[in-house]
This record gives sequence, C-alpha cells and structure tokens, in this order.
Amino acid sequence: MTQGCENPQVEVRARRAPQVSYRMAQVATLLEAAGTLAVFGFDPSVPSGDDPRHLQVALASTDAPAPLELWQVDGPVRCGMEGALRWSTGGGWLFAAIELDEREHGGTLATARQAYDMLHRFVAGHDARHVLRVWNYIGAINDGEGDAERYKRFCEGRAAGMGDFFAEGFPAATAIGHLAAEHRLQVYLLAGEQGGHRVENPRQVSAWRYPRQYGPTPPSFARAMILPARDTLAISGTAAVVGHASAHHDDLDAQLEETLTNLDALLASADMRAGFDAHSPLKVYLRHGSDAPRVRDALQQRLPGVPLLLLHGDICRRELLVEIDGWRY
Ligand code: 3EB
Repeated sequence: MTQGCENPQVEVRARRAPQVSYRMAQVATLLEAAGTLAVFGFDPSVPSGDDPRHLQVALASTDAPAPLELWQVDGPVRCGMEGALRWSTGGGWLFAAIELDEREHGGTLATARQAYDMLHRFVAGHDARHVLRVWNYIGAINDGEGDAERYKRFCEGRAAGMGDFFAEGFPAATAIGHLAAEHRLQVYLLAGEQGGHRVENPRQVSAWRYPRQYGPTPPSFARAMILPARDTLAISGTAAVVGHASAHHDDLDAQLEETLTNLDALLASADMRAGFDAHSPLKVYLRHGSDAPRVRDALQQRLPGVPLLLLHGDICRRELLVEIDGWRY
C-alpha cells in the first residue's frame, strides 16, 4: 500500500480481546450474563451442559469449590452444536470445542487427527477463521514408551489433522494430560477475524523445531499470541524448558522459578511491560495435586493479586511437575 494513502474505512478495526476471568458463581448465572462466549467448569465427573457454551474440562481443580472460567465478548452471542462439536460466536470471536472418544476413532493418533480435521473445517466456514489459541486435554498423556507415548502420538495426529491450515504459523496452545477416562480427547479453541502476532521465547527452542528425541512430529504451537488489537497476550503452556531440554528434573521449586523466568521472557519478547496483575488470570497445572498449597503460596508471594486457577494434570514430559498458561491484558 502507498504510504499515506490508507483508507480508514477499508481497514478492519481489530476487536477487543475476550475478557477471561475466574468466578465463584453458578453456571446458569454466567450463561445469562451479557456477552458470555463460554463458561468452563473443572470437574471431570460433571458432564458439559445443554448450552453449547458450557464446557466441563476433564481436569479437576485442586480447590473446592472450584471457580468457573468465564469468557466475555462485546455484543450478542449465538451458539450451537454440530455433532461432537459445540460452538459460540459474538463480538468478532469464535469459540469451538470438540470431545471425541478414542475408542470410536482408532486410538490416540487417529482421534487427534479427526478432532483437528473437524475443527479446522468448521472454523474455515466462519468469518472468525484465524485460530489464535488452542487447549488440548489428553488422557494418560505419558503412557507408552518412546515414540508410542500417547503425547507423541497426539502430536502426530494433530499435525496430520491440521494439514496446511496453519501454514501461516501455529496458534498458541496448551497440551495437558487429564486424569479422567483415558479415551476422552478434548480440544477447544478461540478464533478471531484477524490473525494475531506470534511470539517465541528467546530462551527456548521453538517447539516445532524440537529435535527428534522428543518424537517423530514436533509439537505444533507458538509460545504466545498477541491478539489482533494488540491489547492482550495469550500465553501457551509454559514450563521449565530451556533450549529444548527440561530443566531441574523433579525439583518443583526450581521448575516454578524457571517457568516464571520463561513467562517474563515472553512478555519482554512481546514488548509488554514486565509482571502480571489482577486482570491477568493464570492457570497452573500440577502433576501432583498435593503440591497445590505450596505452589499457591509461592505464586501469591511472587505474583501478588494475580488470579490463579490450579488444576491437577500431567505435563507432557514426565520429568516436568508444573506448567502455567494464561492471559496478559
Ligand atoms: C514445552 O514447552 C512444554 O503440545 O501443544 C506446552 C504447550 C507444551 C503446548 C503442545 C506442549 C504444548 O514443550 C509442553
């Protein structure tokens, strides 16, 4: 475009990011609130709701009662179901979620492929077709040896199912093992009308460049995504990985410190000021649920006032005990 000739009427205005918060409330109350795009519960024994916007994640909160996670957008929201897929759209955003049973789709690899194939076909038919952020919850993620480990099979199937849909670059993502029935695969995503800006961590090898030792297909995700209005950073699952190696094997405190250093490095890499605050919710995944009080104490000291949601789940490398994802507004 010739400089100085930009027509403001042609330029698409980037939409305000969905507002993510943790709430102690009833699901129904949150679903009735204005602009509710999605409500997440964290109790694997509870089914997802009749309302397509209510997803029960297969990971258990370490807190009782557990808070709900709320996504709110500007403007009216429409929603629906299409087979195994639930979706909602409003304010220029699209939420889509799928849950598949591995026993019906021929194992971990084939089920991941199917989930990504269905999701990308669905998203491609919408105005909000730029997938910015994905969450993957996989049963028994560390079962199986070598290349047969379920996480590595998932990575192969994910790559096969997305095909060249993410040719412009991968979304930010989280992949965590849940402790519910191992055949349940849950994948959900946020897509927008415009692409975001991918952020990598200079302290870490980009996941899609991990060497062969981590599996035949490297993980397909960006470390973080700046949303189109540049108002928000969506942060991928972040752990004590330095270079491509896991640091501080089986040392929880040291892994937590390394993870916080990685989060700081991501903020710097995104040109955002340092630190997290009361508007920047973080989700903490713990391999051992019994570590929850210690981790909560440590994080409350290090990140005072930051909303935390602690979940009991397995990290995709056996030696990792903690992983953190979240939003920085
Ligand atoms: C890591 O840094 C930790 O496979 O989608 C973090 C975030 C991790 C996302 C994924 C995996 C994924 O490699 C693991």
